[in-house]
Amino acid sequence: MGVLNVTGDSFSDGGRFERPDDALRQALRMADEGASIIDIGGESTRPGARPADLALELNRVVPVIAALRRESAVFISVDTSKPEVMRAAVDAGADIINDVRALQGPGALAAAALTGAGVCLMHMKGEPRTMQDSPSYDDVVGEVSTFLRGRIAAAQQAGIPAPRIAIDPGFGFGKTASHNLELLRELPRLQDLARPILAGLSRKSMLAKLTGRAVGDRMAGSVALAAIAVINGARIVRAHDVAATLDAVRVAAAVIQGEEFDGT
Ligand code: 7PM
Repeated sequence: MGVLNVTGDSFSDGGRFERPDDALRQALRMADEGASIIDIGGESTRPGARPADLALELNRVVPVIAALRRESAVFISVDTSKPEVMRAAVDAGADIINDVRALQGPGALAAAALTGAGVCLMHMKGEPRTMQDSPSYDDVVGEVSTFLRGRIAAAQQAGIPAPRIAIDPGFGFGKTASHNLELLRELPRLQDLARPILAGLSRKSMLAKLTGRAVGDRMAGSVALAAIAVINGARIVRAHDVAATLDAVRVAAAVIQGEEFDGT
């Protein structure tokens, strides 16, 4: 899953894609590099961010989704929590709703169910504006797992069938570096939930702690985390640097497949 940030927030893209032409070009480039899904987001969920205005978010994401749908058969996901954006995005050609609030907002479950799209349900502790103000857990993996189990059940009750649901522990969303490392180490425990696991680790601030590097210089660390995530059960990897990440995913997949791997 290639990340396309169409907010004015350049935090982790090392360049923003505010102009629809630039955003489309970047999306096509990531698809060309081998991304199966392009994740298009118009609301910044970085730590400290405030909720985006609805009209602004619609104006940012819908034209890019429509343009990408015209140009490519790649799967498109929309990174949003707003029912109106979910509906407009799927009308414009999006296939998947990626909601960092796991469809907990007013009207989100019903809107997502009505679209018939796939959904990614992510764990977040708190809200983006304050989530990194000393997050704490008794048992981070247990809490994330219990939360995701509940959201899978809620989604199914709302009419979203299990095969349309993916889950995500939400690395960096109300978690310290050590919480993130524990979640990554214990990721196999989320396989009990029997849904594909999405892992988003690309360029995240745990890499500042682990490598000391600035956001634009975290590709090697991100690629290492992607490989570890796949080894530990992730089946969708959200990444800014698609070509390099796909190499890591292929290497990790070959290790998992072991003797079944035929060299192709
Ligand atoms: C800090 C936290 C900085 C998050 C930047 C981000 C995810 C996501 C984002 C994720 C899913 C970023 C983000 N991260 N959706 N949206 N999983 N499902 O790196 O980990 O772009 S925003």
